[in-house]
Amino acid sequence: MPNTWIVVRIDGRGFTKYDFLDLLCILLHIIFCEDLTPPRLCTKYDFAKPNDKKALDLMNNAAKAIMTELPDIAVGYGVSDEYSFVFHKTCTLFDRRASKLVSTIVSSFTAYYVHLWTSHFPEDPLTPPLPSFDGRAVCYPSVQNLRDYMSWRQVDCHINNLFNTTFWALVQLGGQDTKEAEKALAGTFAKDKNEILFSQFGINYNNEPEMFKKGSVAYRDYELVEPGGQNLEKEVDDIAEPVVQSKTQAEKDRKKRGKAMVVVEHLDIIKDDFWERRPWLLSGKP
Ligand code: DGT
Ligand code: MG
Ligand code: MG
Ligand code: MG
Ligand code: MG
Repeated sequence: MPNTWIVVRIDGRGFTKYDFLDLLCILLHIIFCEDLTPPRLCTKYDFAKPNDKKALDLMNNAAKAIMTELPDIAVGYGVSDEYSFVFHKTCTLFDRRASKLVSTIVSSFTAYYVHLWTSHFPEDPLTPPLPSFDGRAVCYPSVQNLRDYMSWRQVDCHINNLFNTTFWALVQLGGQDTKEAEKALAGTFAKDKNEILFSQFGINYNNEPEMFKKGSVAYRDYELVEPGGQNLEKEVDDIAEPVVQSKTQAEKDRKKRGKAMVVVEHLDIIKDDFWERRPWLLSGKP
């Protein structure tokens, strides 16, 4: 669709869950006593629970690599085994064809993930079944819709991380089994989980690593605007006045973006401050 923000989200395939085929293998295993079920990636490489820093760094570095390769990506946000990549509404890459965008992002991301694996897991060389990712593209008509989407992913990160941190504290530090821990957390609110962490395990959730609490945002680094120094650009009326850029200007901007450094940080992307201080993310200039 023209003149809309495009988000391509990739997600690790079967990092922990079993799919139908795996369940069939488990059944065959029970019948024939022959183990055909491939272990899930997180189990096979013994990812730390609930957050494995090496695995998250690997996701971030794969994201950095493809953003460096594709200057059309304005910003990326990653949590767990997923990464969202945002294309500006004026983007014309691959004539905005969804299948081209999704398949390119998914295959490049997977290629970099596998390529960079050895530098993050030098002790554990990859063997089949190899990691793979699925992908989808969604269009968002306005900046507000896009920011709601990004906020939704970050809220999801926070909710899951608070739950997982408490759950694994109960299991790993409290000696409960997973069923007991699940039961202990059923129906609890955020303040209850904070309380369990603090009173039972002396853990202050606020002091947990920012990467785990906030996820990771990847973007091109230019000079920050003073806090509150610039108001977010007001959107022009989408229908009456679609944003059109001249081809040469677009190419110039693309080159400039290609030269900029991609950084990964763990910041609040829900509040205005992040976007106000980095107006280039939403304006697409440069
Ligand atoms: P899918 O995406 O439907 O093919 O299946 P999964 O198993 O990839 O499920 P998904 O994407 O909903 O959830 C991601 C899973 O990945 C989650 O259940 C836990 C796992 N995971 C992600 N990051 C970490 C980590 O840092 N450490 C560990 N131990 N597990 C992680
Ligand atoms: Mg999935
Ligand atoms: Mg997954
Ligand atoms: Mg996932
Ligand atoms: Mg070809």
